[in-house]
Amino acid sequence: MSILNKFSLDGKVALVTGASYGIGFAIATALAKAGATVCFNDLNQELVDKGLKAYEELGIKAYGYVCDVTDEEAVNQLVKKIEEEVGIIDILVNNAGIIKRIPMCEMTAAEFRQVIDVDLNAPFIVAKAVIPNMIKKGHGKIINICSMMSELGRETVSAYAAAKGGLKMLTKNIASEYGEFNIQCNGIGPGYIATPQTAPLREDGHPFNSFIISKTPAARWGETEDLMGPAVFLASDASNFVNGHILYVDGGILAYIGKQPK
Ligand code: NAP
Ligand code: GCO
Repeated sequence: MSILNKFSLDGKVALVTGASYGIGFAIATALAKAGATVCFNDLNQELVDKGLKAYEELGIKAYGYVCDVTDEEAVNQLVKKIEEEVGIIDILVNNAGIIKRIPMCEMTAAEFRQVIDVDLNAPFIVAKAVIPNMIKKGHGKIINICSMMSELGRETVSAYAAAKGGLKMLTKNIASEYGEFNIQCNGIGPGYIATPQTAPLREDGHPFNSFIISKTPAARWGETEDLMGPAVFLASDASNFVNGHILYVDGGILAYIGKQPK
């Protein structure tokens, strides 16, 4: 049997949260191209329809649902509906996320809580909703989308860093608590990727643009396509003994002190 069969997702059902576009869309596309049936949710029907059209243009039959991942009852209904309409979820990618770039002492507690709610509480809620049937099925893959901010801080992203640092440890704890049921929970830590979320940092002349290129050995922003292979690896049998690991897909940022200014 070819070693490539270990990367096949044939017959698997995947849920990727917040996947109408951006990183989630790329990861869901990769899982579909590896054989999975992909389901995704987003905050409103307009976004879901936009996503369904985009998947269809790639020849992918996706299943789209409106669901706010911070709403536990809505998430439980989403998972139940997917199980009825598509099948038991084999692969969960907790991708949905927000960021608020505000100096900490100017951020309200409500703003801080909102970021924690989407970026940390929601992955807990969705994982909790899918784990019981993964246990019954005898296997499961959970991939939490972490960040450079799971390891590093920077000005104005205190809530996001706190959430993504917590998501790293939630990943390790799910791995610890459910590994005996053949459930592997890992993280992907993207570097700086060109998506709508980072568009403000890439505007013409924004100092962050050249800064992050100087901090990236690959000397470029990442593309969502750079995350597709790592996602298929962590979603497939090829990673059945990888558990509690955060796979940083950052072009080398975490390994690099940064290019000396000329
Ligand atoms: P994005 O372009 O902002 O997309 C995020 C998606 O999540 C959007 O579809 C968004 O819907 C959805 N979403 C937000 N809150 C939600 C909620 N409560 N319920 C359901 N869906 C919700 O972000 P991205 O750059 O693709 O990032 C995706 C993930 O990767 C995030 O977790 C982010 O923190 C992480 N990440 C990004 C980078 C990067 O450089 N881009 C690097 C590391 C990690 P709306 O359009 O309605 O907001
Ligand atoms: C920021 C960026 C980052 C990226 C990503 C890096 O403002 O610093 O938005 O947080 O989104 O998380 O890995």
